[in-house]
Amino acid sequence: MFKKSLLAVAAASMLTLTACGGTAGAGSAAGTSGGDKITMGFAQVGAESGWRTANTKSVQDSAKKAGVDLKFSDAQQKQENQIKAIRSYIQQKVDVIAFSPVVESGWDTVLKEAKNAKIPVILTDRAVDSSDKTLYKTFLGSDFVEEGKKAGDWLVKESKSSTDTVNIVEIQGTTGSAPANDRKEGFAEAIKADPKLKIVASQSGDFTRSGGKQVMEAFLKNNADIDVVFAHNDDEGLGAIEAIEAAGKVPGKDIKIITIDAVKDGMTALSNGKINYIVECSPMLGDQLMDLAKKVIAGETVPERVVTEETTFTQEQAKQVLASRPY
Ligand code: GZL
Repeated sequence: MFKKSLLAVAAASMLTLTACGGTAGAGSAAGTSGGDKITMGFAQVGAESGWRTANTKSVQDSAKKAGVDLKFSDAQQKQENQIKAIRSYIQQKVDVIAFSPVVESGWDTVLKEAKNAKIPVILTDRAVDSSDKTLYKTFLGSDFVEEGKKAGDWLVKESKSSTDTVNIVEIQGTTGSAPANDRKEGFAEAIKADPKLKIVASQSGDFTRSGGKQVMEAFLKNNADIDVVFAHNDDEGLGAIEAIEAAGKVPGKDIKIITIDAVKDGMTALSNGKINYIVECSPMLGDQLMDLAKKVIAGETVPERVVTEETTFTQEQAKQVLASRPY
């Protein structure tokens, strides 16, 4: 939509200029031609967690604020649905495509189709493992390795005084996704600092509360002595809490819990002492995404990687900030 009207304006202005004998100038810069609104096709992962819900709201609210016409799809965490959605956006000739790849691999074919259709693509939240960096304009999202490292660093500090082995169970995110791969890597790297810290079991809970509960029930059945749960997101940690309480143990005391995200429900459990530490992963990517989209369409250069600012929370800190948390 946007491009066609821009071309029409540019052609008209070229004609006008030539007719007046002036030198043919370029059409107006994209976005300032007064032409149609920018149309963005956004292929979302799904609605698997509190984080995802907050991320969807951020993208939709920011599109409205920025005057961007947003076409939105929910892939129910299936890659084939995201690929279908991207193909439909190509057919609709949107001005820009943005998506959060549910898994890292298998995107080159559809991204090449977008490139051949001259539709720029922005990765938001999660990355792809394609070696061809020309298939997308930029990747806006967290450093998941750093998030895993922050979780591990806290546990190393927390375990300094103990002499016994610390048995850790890990509830991983969606298999094959960038956050699951990278958080696992960062955490494993960090806990190498203390040989007492041992991961005794690791399984995917698919970033959902029900997945976290089921995996934790199995861990409790198969491991007599669990000291710590490292859950790749709050929702899995909240599911683990249900399983731990059902087994007659006290979450946060009998079994320490570390999670990543810092959404409202996670921060509430942290302030109530059921979770011990949360590493923040911000879902509020909407404003930055719309800004990057406008720049990309206007032909401006944008950074290859835009990393979001994030922090960490102890139980005390959660009590102080809970009331003011935006999501
Ligand atoms: C991280 C995001 C992850 C969250 C989960 O940026 O992709 O997916 O940590 C969400 O809560 O499901």
